[in-house]
Amino acid sequence: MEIDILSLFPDYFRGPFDVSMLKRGRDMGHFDIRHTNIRDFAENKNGRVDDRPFGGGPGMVLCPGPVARAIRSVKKPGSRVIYLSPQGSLLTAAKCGELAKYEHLILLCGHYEGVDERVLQKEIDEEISIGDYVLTNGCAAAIVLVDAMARFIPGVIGHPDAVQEDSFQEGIFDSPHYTRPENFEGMEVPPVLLGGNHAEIRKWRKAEARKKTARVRPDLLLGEHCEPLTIH
Ligand code: 4FV
Repeated sequence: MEIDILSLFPDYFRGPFDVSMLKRGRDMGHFDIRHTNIRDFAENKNGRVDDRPFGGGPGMVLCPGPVARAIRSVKKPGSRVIYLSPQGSLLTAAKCGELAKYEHLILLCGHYEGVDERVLQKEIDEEISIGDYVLTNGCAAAIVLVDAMARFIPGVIGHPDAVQEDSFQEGIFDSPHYTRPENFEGMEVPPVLLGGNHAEIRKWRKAEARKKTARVRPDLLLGEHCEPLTIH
């Protein structure tokens, strides 16, 4: 997969993609990331890319011209163009799995109050939000999307089952995890995990995952096709 990230701050991305699984995934050629500075497509020689909002109001807006030219400089047949913004559909594991199937993703990182609506209508395939809060710029959102999506690219995660057993794979949380020592400051590991009965272990993990999901995110259980778990 190829990923083109369009932003005003390519330097913002120094680091997150250069360590651990993302670095290994890139080094192994599972995906490649390129950066384009929208300012290179500025309207004029003094690099102007923003202007005051029509209709007044605080802040500035990213001009349509530089953004459109930046997108068209990397766009090709089969490209999926995504704008990261608080007005997008919420990023989910399911969406990450879907995005991981594209050959070419173009990620547009917003800045200022946002981008002129006309270039969104002309060039954007979908708008995605990483959460109901406002960032200083969209670069952080692009890092979150790439990180969560890359795990679905075959070969990026060492143990493919790890992705299948992830939180949200079945629409609910993952189960609690335990490792050595068996006794930590007087706290024991649940005996079922030491009993070696894998059917019992699977059942216990499912029940624990649902219990915490019901307590913390009951909304996740509403999606399920069976009766919500009632906590006594
Ligand atoms: C955001 C989000 C986000 C809005 C103003 C960048 C900022 C500035 N992007 N999910 N939440 N973007 O807050 O994706 O343009």
